Amino acid sequence: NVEQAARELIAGGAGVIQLRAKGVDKMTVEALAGKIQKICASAEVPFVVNDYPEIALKVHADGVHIGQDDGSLEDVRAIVGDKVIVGRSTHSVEQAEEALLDGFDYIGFGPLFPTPTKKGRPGIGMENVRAVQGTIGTRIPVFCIGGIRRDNLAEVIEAGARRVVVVSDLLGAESISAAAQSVVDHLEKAE
Ligand code: 3NM
Repeated sequence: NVEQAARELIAGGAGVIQLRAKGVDKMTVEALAGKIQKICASAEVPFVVNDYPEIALKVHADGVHIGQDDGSLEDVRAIVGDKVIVGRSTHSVEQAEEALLDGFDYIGFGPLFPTPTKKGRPGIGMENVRAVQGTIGTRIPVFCIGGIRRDNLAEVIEAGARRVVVVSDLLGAESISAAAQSVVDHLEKAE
């Protein structure tokens, strides 16, 4: 239940919510995005749509997220204009630096660990997290992602991460809100 999950993530203190619905038809994504946008807007939590700039624009999402193969920032800006946050997935230090120079508003950096949520990508490890956080993360938000769970979060923070994306460990938790709260508490202690 996507709406219930969004409400629970917000109750647990999630700072941003992204709708990522690979393999779901576009009309369904748009319908879901419209519902989650309302939930996020009433809680004043930024809402980002993965993959579809035109849906982000239509539902008045705060942002849109694109991958390395989803075109340039200019392509996306041509659709959403200049008031929508645009984020990019990056999988190496070089890609992270390039995204900053391109003008993206934030980046994902990962996957730190191999993860079934993003099959076929090797983990990039944690050795560059501190450097990317220190150089790029002081200019735009850097979200570490990929295989991050409550049980390895301490290591990820220790490696230098200050913002994380957690998908399966939250959505598969017995209490999504309690799991999100636990992640948020950990990160806040690190600040
Ligand atoms: N993007 P989980 S890793 C959607 O590295 C996604 O760009 C990644 O899910 C990237 O928390 C990833 O279940 C999956 O591992 C994150």
